[in-house]
Amino acid sequence: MERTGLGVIGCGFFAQNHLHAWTDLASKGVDIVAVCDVDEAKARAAAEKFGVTNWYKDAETMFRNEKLDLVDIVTRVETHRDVVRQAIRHRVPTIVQKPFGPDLAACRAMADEAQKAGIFLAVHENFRFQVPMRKITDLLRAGTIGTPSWGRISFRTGYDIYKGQPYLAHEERFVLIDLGVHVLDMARVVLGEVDHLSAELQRRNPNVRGEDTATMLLRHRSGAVSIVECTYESRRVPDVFPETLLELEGPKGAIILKPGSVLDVTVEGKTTTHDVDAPVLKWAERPWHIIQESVLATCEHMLKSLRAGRPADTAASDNVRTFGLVEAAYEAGSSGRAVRFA
Ligand code: NAD
Ligand code: 89V
Repeated sequence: MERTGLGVIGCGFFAQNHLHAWTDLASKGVDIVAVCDVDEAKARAAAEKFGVTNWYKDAETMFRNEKLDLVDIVTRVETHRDVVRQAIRHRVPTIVQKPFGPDLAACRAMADEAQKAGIFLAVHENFRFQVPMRKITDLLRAGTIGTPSWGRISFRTGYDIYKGQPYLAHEERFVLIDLGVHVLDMARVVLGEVDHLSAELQRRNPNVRGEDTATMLLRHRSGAVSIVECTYESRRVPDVFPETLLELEGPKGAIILKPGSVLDVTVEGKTTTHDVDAPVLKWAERPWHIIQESVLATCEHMLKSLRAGRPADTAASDNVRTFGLVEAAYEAGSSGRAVRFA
């Protein structure tokens, strides 16, 4: 079996899911050879919890001491540029968590550096790897409803995201960079590249610094139109966190992803209903299970892509296009006018 020596940088809140997923992939030849966190206690705790021999407080020492085939960066966005550059300098294939960078220029710079160095660089953007989204993508590839011409992608919750991710309340640019990257990536996946978009941004929670609600109208190059929205300030019951709801209409029918991961597929007037909920992995728990399973699916996709010598579906160059939509939405939200996307 091919072996892949992995280093994980960042052992905080969400990295626990990455570490569980990579541990599950030991059956595919993945060895977590080192973990790293500037917080020594977190590095030690991760090493102990996941049975990793070597832990480090700084990435440079880890890169110098370890022979790594792959590194997974699960730090926050303000550190991504520096840590990705370190990995590229050490010529280690790299995965970095979303958001790729703090702005489009940083994302492009990292993508260009990796491309010039010939180093694998991908973004751990996992919404498109969720069970429902994989099913929907398969249906579209099969032409089930024809080419979709209208869509709605919606992530609306009032879940207390700040408990696990307190830093989100202090981000100057918040919901588009944290959540918009997910739903805009899905819009590209199911409806194709975007020609232009408009956006309305709101800060509805007085206790957060940045925008917490984004409502966007997209015109895709295909001619399709979509409504893409995300908020952490919804007060609905039931709250569907962390589900993304999705509606697609095409010439032959419609695909509707409803609360509870129920998928209605209508073709030529006949509707079938499917349970597309994710399995609750042994280390997962509801309601996060759908995202946690997607972490495993994403990590497995990255491993297969690296070993096959091909870019990941969410390669840096692809995610730059998603991040470009985030920046376009900020510009549109600020100007009140539609922004054409190059
Ligand atoms: P966190 O603050 O809990 O963890 C980040 C860790 O990185 C901290 O322990 C910190 O000490 C460490 N760190 C910071 N700089 C470092 C460096 N230079 N070298 C080594 N370690 C360093 O943050 P989090 O909530 O786990 O988020 C991490 C990333 O995961 C963010 O980019 C976030 O957007 C993303 N995230 C993604 C999903 C998803 O995929 N659906 C969900 C939640 C969070
Ligand atoms: O992606 C994130 O950072 C998380 C989410 C709940 C959307 O996974 O906030």
